[in-house]
Amino acid sequence: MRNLAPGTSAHRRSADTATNPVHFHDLHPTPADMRTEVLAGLALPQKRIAPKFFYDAEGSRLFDAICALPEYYPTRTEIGILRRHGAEMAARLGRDALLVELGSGSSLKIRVLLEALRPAVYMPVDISKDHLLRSANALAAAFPALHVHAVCADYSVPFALPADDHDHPRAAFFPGSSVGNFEPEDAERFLRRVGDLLGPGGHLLIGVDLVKDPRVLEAAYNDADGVTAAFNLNLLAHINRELDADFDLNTFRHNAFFSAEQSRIEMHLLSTQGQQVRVAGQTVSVRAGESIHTESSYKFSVDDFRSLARRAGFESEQVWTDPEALFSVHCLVYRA
Ligand code: AVI
Repeated sequence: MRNLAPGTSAHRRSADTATNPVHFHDLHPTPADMRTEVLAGLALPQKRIAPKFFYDAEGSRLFDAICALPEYYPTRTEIGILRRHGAEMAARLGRDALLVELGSGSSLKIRVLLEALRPAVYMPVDISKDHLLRSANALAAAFPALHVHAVCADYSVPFALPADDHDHPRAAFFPGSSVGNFEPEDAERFLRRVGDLLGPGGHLLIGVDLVKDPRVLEAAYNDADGVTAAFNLNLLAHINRELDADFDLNTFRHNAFFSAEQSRIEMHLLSTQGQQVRVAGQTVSVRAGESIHTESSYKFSVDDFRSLARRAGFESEQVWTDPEALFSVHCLVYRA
């Protein structure tokens, strides 16, 4: 594997040509066994399908549309926090870091931070190779001095970062409150793995949605234009296509609500009628009114998230919120 030293020939050559080339590290993530996972989830007493299956091309497009909705406050609120406090975040992380972004997607939020953070190396990690390369190239063009090492990997399972001969201080960025889509034990396991990637002293900058008035939360997942409903139902279209299934999208209805007891938004698809569905050669019976649980989105108090991070070996250095206390960005340091 190519090392990350900024003085390698590829980097020197590119100094004349304005933009550094993007180095690509393909860790060949194995695709999820969708058939096994979906059939196992549909056999549970509370049927469930994992939210990772939302994101086919149409699902990714709908998710981007959700982020721009007036009701969906997390994206714009987090960007506001990054804009307002970027300099303080940079002071915490230090200059010349190796900055890893987990699940970088279109790398929109990192653009807000790059000016302030000035990392030596930016390392976006994403499972979708095409998406990763497109956004890494766009970012390298927008920040010609930046050394970009794109890593195609599934960050939800253990993986190793490419070797770093320069021993840059390590930091990771995990925005969007995606940590809230893990079950709490899985979130703890995931954070521990991130800590092990960073090593002791490594920093994690992580966006975390805050618990708040249920009306605000429920509106964010039940937007007036029905984009979130379309996003939820598209999961069935994805399964129809990939697993030769015959879900009739007209017989399922989007349902999202806040469970105060679990401190989470739950998204479900409710069957409006009793029916038998064929999925990957199997028959699945669904009762009228029965639901398929498609996503949990946990909401935290600042202290609850700090406790979760502590259980995973992280110490809290600082936390920033917006004036309405809708969203938080935590700076954590790994103590192992
Ligand atoms: C990606 N994740 C943080 C979003 C959330 O809010 O839990 C996914 C989403 N589901 C519906 N709207 C947005």
